[in-house]
Amino acid sequence: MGLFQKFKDGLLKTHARLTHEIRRIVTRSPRLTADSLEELEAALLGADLGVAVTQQILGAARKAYETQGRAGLDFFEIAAREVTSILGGNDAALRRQPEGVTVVSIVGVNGTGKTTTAAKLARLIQNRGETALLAACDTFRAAAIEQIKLWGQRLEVPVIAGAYNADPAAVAHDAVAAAQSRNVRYLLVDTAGRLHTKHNLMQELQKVHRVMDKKLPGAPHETLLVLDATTGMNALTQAREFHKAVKLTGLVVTKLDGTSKGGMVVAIQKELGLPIKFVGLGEQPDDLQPFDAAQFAEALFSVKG
Ligand SMILES: Nc1nc2c(ncn2[C@@H]2O[C@H](COP(=O)(O)OP(=O)(O)O)[C@@H](O)[C@H]2O)c(=O)[nH]1
Ligand SMILES: [Mg+2]
Repeated sequence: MGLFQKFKDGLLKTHARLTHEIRRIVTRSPRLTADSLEELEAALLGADLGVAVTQQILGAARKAYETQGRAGLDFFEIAAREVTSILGGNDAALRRQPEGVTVVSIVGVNGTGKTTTAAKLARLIQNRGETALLAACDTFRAAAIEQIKLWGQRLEVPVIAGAYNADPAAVAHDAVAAAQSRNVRYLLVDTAGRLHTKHNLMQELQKVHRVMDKKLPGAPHETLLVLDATTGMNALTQAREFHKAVKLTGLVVTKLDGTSKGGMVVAIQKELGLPIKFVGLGEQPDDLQPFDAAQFAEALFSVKG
């Protein structure tokens, strides 16, 4: 399946909601009246595109209408173009050290999809012909250790885990040592979910990072915050708080397949300027896609085939 088709399938709910609404509005009143603009605004906000993105799209539509008249106005095309330009500066590439281990720390609040994302990333790295090792640094729940071990078996990726309730920083330290001695290319560190409002848990995460940096200067090279698309704009607060505690290098937005509010990806990019590196479009190992701005915008607003 091509990348575009994957985005399209994953964004089906958001796409359906947006295109259905927009088509209804522009068909009924092809002239951009104040009323129809207001309705278009509501439709865009309803998909969680956020105020700034919505205003940018409406502004461009108004301008196109003034300069080109009715014939030139294809609202879908204009919206896709604006979204592509907002997402344009986004660099989705996963960081990669020229040699040695690249450490990727995966952080976020509970249930956003961190463990699943760690496993999917391992798969993606394997598909690129490189080696990965998983570190089970969520030691708070015995079930979490089991979950990542199961993924390891399924994908044939080794897992470094400590005992239930072990110090996550100690597990991280051992995992870096193991990654170095086994010569793997990527170490994927799955961390425990923590509320961005809990200061002591954020300090614990900082300690995990500090210990890794001591063992391998520069590590983690990539810190990905996993955001659940179904939580909408709350994700913005989470991102800001995590970014204060540990310097984030990128975002992963999961569960886009389960929401009609996938516009939050665009709102987040516009607000935070942090690169969106991957999006989760399902629960299977291959359902993590490197983010592609143009194809994402096209999948949101495409009305062809
Ligand atoms: N539909 C869908 N479900 C996902 C996605 N990513 C994760 N999940 C599900 O979300 C739930 C929580 O995931 P998990 O990785 O355990 O979250 P964690 O607590 O952050 O480690 C699991 O049932 C996953 O299968 C996604 O992109 N799409
Ligand atoms: Mg987990």
